[in-house]
Amino acid sequence: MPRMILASNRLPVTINIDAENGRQILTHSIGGLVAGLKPLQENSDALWVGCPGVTPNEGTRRKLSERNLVPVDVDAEEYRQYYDGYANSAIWPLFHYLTELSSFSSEQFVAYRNVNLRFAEVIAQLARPGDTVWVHDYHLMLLPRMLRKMSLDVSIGFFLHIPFPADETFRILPHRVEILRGLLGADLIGMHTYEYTDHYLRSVRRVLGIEARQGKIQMRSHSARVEAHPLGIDVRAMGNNSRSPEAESYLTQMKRTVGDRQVMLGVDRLDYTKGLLLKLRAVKRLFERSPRWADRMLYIQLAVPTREGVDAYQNLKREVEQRVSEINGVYGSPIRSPINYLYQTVGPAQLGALYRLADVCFVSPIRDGLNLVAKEYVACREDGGGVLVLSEFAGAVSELGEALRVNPWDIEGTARQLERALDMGFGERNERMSPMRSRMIQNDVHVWVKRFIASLGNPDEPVSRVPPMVQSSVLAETLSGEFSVAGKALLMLDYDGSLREFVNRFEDAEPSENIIELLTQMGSLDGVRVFINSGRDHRNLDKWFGEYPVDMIAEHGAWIRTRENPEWNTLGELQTSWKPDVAEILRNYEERTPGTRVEDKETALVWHYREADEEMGNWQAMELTSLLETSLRNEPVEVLHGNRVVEVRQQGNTKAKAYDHVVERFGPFDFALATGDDRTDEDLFNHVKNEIYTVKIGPGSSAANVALSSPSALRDLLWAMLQQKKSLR
Ligand code: ADQ
Repeated sequence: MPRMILASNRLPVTINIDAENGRQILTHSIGGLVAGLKPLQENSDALWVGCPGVTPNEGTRRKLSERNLVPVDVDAEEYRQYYDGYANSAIWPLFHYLTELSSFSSEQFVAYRNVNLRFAEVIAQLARPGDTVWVHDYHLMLLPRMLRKMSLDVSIGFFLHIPFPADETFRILPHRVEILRGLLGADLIGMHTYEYTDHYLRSVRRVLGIEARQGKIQMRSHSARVEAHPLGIDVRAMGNNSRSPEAESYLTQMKRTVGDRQVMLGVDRLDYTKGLLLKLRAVKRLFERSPRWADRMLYIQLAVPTREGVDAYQNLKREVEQRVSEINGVYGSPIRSPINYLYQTVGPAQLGALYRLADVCFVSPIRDGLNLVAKEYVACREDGGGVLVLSEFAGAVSELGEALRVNPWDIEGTARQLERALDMGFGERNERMSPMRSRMIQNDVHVWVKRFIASLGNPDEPVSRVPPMVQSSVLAETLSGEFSVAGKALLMLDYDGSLREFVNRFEDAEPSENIIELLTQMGSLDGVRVFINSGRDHRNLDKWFGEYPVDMIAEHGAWIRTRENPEWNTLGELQTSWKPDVAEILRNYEERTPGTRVEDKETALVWHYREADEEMGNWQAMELTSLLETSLRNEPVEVLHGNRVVEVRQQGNTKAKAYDHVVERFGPFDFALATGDDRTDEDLFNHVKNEIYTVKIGPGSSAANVALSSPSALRDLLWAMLQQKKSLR
């Protein structure tokens, strides 16, 4: 049986020496990476390779082996040079944009390389053909290439838990070539956000001169893909911990002590990237603005000790303590302090109870790869209450859009958001918390592992995944270069829900002036073909777009009209004998359900229920879909339950087929982009795989490369690409 071998700097347990009897004891390691991977290892026979803290004695080795943990022995001085040195004094600060804290030494880099090599040797002894080796984080960035060179016949995955900085910053690293090449040894490189993957690919292009196509870098030995897979958390375990009898008893005790005060909570490793000093300034500003909060709120800040061997961390502890006592000195009384600062690690039950207790969770890193605390808080709020205040510099912000966003450097703005959070009523708290919680449940750590491993194992298999949501400006930067220089470019744009927002009545979704202007300018560019690729009736498209320089595909690939020829042509044979029977069924539902309507297209019939009562409409739609599926089993049709529509359409017409037709007739294209928002667009996304750029509009799972939040974000993207192409002429 092929196995999984995880590799990370630290094992999920650390060996400590008991001060009284000198015996070795195992304690759980704290931190984001361990929290993420522990569920994977505990529930399988996966091996975990890592450093245990000190050299284990025989007894400890046995205990580790019982838990499938494999220690990598590293000499203490070499470990210091590698861990405190290169990993945490060069890579960590630089990758968090703290250039002034970064120091680079060749000696430390040699230690870094040696430790990576020790990992490679240990893994080589364990690995069997067909195994998967999954390497984690910035301590081991040379390891994928070392493993590749050993020709072990294993798949190699890599995941970076911290940000990958913009190329301007990354280029500072004196060993940048080795680090970039190190990662390229992997088959799949995962990062938390699309932005980080984009940064990596830009650095590969700029530093190594290697071009990626669709996030894929082809090398002689293999190809390396770079993908965004934001880490999820173990929502079920978090829930269990926060509801355990131990947690309940903590909660009762704490509630009694806190009384009628609101609680604001901070949980961070004591790391300069977590923005603790700025957080304290914002809290102080809150008290200055509204002194009442000093009495009505308790700010509990937990800080877990970390990297005490690195110089930059030593002063931080002192400074934080000093600030806390200053604020407590001004705003506290002999029996009540507004800030309760604890320099300690707490267990899972107590942490869960604190998350449940906190009215506000204040997460404000100046830069963070993702940030699990924000997700943990959301996961524990089963009551739908609580407010998350979240820094816009945490990677998690792209999945937690309903949080109150802050720029940690803007002290005034942050204090204002804290006050808004404290003042917020349950209704709004719930409206914001509930969708975030559903997202955490849907994309928990188990789904994360499954998606990463599925993608690693079957790069070409369509997997159900949620593409990373990106800002149009970021995507425009990625696409504009290629689009601008392309001699022949193709834009395949779905209309409803993609280029144009949905409206209640489908016939009212006329293109706005902005859309017409955009399409006209785009379609007038030399070498650019713009296809409206829609499910709409061809007569309808004709009416709206007939006079503009665009091409059209109607009824999900059944009809085509090019701008050179105003005639519509079918892309396959028309078969419509099924229509009268289906029309009768749909009319029946139209009569029975107020606010619904039937649309008659040449190759399809659609029952629209956007204007119907939501619950009633959904119910009828489910019933209708299942009735149609059963009764039309032997007909040449497909039944689609789309975005508040149930559509029956002639089989065989798909947007994917239409795309092939376009490429054959007008291609090949140097650049192609397809966008869409529903199942009919997924046909196309799955079909083209990674050959062209694909963008899903709106949230949810999709085979597209990336997602944009809304039609207006798509229009912004297209405008930006247009301007860029024009400016180069
Ligand atoms: P970290 O920098 O360690 O992780 P974070 O994601 O917040 O940051 O994870 C911290 C973990 O430690 C959380 O699970 C939290 O509950 C726990 N923790 C913190 N303080 C604690 C305390 N006092 N007592 C008990 N537990 C405590 C790195 C990256 C992040 C990325 C993760 C995962 O820096 O950006 O989110 O990896 O990829």
